[in-house]
Amino acid sequence: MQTEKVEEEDDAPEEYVALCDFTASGSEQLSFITGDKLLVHNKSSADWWWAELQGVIGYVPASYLRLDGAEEGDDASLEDPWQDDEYFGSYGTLRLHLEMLSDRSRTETYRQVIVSNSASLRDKVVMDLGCGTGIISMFCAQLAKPSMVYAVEASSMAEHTRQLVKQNGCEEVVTVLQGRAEELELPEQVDILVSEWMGNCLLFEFMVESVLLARDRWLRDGGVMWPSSAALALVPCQADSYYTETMAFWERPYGLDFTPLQPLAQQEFFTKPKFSHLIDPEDCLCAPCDVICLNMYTVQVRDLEVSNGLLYYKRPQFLSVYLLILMEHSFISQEMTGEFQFCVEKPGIFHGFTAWFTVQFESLEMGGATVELNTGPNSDPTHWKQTLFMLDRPIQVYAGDSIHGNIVLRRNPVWRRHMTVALHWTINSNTDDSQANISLHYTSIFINVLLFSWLLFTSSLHL
Ligand code: GJV
Repeated sequence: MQTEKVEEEDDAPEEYVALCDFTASGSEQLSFITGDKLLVHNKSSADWWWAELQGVIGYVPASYLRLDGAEEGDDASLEDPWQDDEYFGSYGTLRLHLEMLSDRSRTETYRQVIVSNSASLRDKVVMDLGCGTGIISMFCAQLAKPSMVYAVEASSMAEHTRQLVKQNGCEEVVTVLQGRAEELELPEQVDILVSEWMGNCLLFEFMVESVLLARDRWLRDGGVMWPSSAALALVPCQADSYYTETMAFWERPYGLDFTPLQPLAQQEFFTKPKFSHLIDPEDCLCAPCDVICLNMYTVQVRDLEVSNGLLYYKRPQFLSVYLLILMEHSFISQEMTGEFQFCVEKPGIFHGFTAWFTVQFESLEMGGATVELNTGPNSDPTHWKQTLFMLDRPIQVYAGDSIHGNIVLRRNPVWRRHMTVALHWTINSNTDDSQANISLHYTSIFINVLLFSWLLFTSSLHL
């Protein structure tokens, strides 16, 4: 009935087909399964559309849908789920390389790794995957004595990198290969695979997939991965100024009541992560916790989007194969999950969660120390800064309260460089002030679908 009202408007609803399953989080959203046909009434934003399924209406993530009747190949935008033209196009210009090279914490960490392992790098074959302007390859050539460095770069920057390598007298050792690492042909296996592949929230861009494929194909048995491990860290935090700027602002601007705009503000500012957020360590409500950890030697591409249930790993021997297949099927979920358990250390306003990553480079020297790049609030700022996920509404918390839950990273089934981040959490509080020993229990879920390149979100960091 509501539908008809909408239909009277100028734009007739269009029929879309679901490309994969979607589970709603919150009453505003609509769940559907692969193949469902949905009527899209309103493309309210680039990411979320207002759609109908069997008489029920709600928000749906636009990227999960394809126009009905369009063959996969018909839709030009579906031709390249990796968006390589746009992606490598951006890396073909200087802007992003300037940003990365100006990030001293990042660049100096890689230099430190080379310097502190220079003895072990002697006569080794190195691959620098996604070398950009070739900085890591040139560090290798100048600070150690590898026999060969293959500097692999898919963007047109590779042409300039070749020139830089020559200009800096590294051409004897560094060979620049222009092309996607996936299509690479090398005359030999490599001893060390080094790459700076990390995106926002560690995984955005999913360049890690290219690194894992190169590892499986080109790293010799017993070869070394740099980084050797990576982790996504999370902390509950205050974000008072962002809250004030985007939400409290509408309370009484110029003496007028603008509060009817607050739900809109909530939808616009809080349903997507805020990238490039620099959190003050004072705003962390407790110590951070690693929610996702990747061992770069063992992680598989499929682990980036599928998690297996416990039974998959602990197969009871006595069950029949048939039963096992059923059980494995029911325990495999199309997502990566991590658990967290925080104990609030000081009273404050819980506005959201902040995420960042760390990566570790194991030492090749006897007794050598692991080098770490930490992009968190207690380390020097990097161009990644941190990522803020705002709650629907702030919550007062007290020392001793516990916040536990999980984070779900669901790789976009269509756009391979993107993912959805959902946080599910519960607070248990036993404060005896106003609530007089009542144990408070809040649960919230929010979900952020990201369809756009992180490139749109990076802003320069002047270090
Ligand atoms: N093959 C070759 N070069 C690549 C590939 C690939 N599969 N993927 C990315 N690059 N840390 N978030 C290049 C890309 O063109 C750019 O120069 C660099 O790797 C990205 C490194 C920084 N991005 C990041």
